[in-house]
Amino acid sequence: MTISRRDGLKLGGAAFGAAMAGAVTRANGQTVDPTRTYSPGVAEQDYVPVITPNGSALPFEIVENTKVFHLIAEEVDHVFAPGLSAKCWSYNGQVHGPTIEAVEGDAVRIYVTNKLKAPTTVHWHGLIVPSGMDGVGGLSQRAIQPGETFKYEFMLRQHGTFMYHSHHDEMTQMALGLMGLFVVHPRAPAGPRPDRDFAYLLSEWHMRPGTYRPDPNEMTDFNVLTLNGKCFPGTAPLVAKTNDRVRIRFGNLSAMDHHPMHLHGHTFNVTETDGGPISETAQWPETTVLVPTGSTRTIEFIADNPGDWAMHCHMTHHVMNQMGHDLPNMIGLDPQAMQALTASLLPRAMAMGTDGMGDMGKHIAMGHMAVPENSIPMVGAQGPHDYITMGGMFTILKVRDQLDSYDDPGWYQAPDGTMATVASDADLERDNIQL
Ligand SMILES: [Cu+2]
Repeated sequence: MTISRRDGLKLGGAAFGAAMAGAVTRANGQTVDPTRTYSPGVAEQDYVPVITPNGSALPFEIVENTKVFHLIAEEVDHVFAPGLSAKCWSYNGQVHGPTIEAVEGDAVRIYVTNKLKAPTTVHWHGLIVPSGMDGVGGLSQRAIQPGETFKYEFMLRQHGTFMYHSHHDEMTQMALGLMGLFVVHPRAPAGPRPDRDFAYLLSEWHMRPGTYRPDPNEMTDFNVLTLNGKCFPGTAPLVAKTNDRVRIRFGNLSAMDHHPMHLHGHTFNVTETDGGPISETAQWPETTVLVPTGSTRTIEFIADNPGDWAMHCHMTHHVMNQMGHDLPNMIGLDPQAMQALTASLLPRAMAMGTDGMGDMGKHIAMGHMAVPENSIPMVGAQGPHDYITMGGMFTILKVRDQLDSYDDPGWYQAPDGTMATVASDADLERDNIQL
């Protein structure tokens, strides 16, 4: 935490002393005095509330200066994108669980009710809590049995982006969805507040086409890659006004994969990890940030470039829906020759993939190709100019000069002369392009 003397004055004398002592002696971002009591932070006044696209914030009540939350672990029918749903394990009926949001110095009490058939626990990833509140089944506590309600209580000593998730039979319970984000706003922000503050939890699943349960035994071949539990085209766009200061928080609780999250049209700084804030002098500009599994990364930028901008994981197999990986390589084969060869054995077979997979989603979306029920292999979405051949961890940042609200403004209208088009004969001739 970089905290200037001027910021310190805002904190007030004694508290500032404690905060500075914290900043100097603790490496983990603690900036409040854990022995002091703070009044509960107030939304809009103390912080700009975070936006969880496709999700929500967990409501709370204040009881005697403590913010009281209630998480309920339960099974739910979840839709990843139109055409693909599954029975998942949720908190409060949402995949992933609602975002817990509070302010540094807040005292929180979080009840966890287990409505699953299996025992569970909740771990507060990245938060400095007493050992017995850390939620590791068997190590910090006994597991919460079906029907029981446990109580976790601690003070938030840091600010930043953290996560919560099951820490009991993790392989199964996290693969089925038991996870959420935990955002803690600073008590005394060092820099300007963001205009738009978005939070994403990244995850991965294996859904065998035609089935309705994610497969927790899968270790390598994940075929549904999600932003806040949704794969494109199920992902909501991010909307910003030109010159808004935008913060995007990424947490990754995928079973096995790291995700290089890439933003088009802008450069950003990585400002925080779940270990704490990165001092301004240690930040550098990027267009892609690698979010390792079990980590959070927060980026900030000024949205100074109007348009529709892709934001996605840069692993190409993570921006496809239900891609199968045990297919023969068909690239370059002559489809007619293939069909002639197989006609006597497989009269209804269709040679596919000889020039790529891009058209497959479109054929499925248009009903030209039958696929197993409850599956969206290679499905993308119709865009303003053509079919968008993307899926999985893909969404769109929409930056506009004029906005009446932050609702989806529709597609960007590129000003004349600012869009790629077919080259004219005059262009080719002028620039001496030989075809
Ligand atoms: Cu990825």
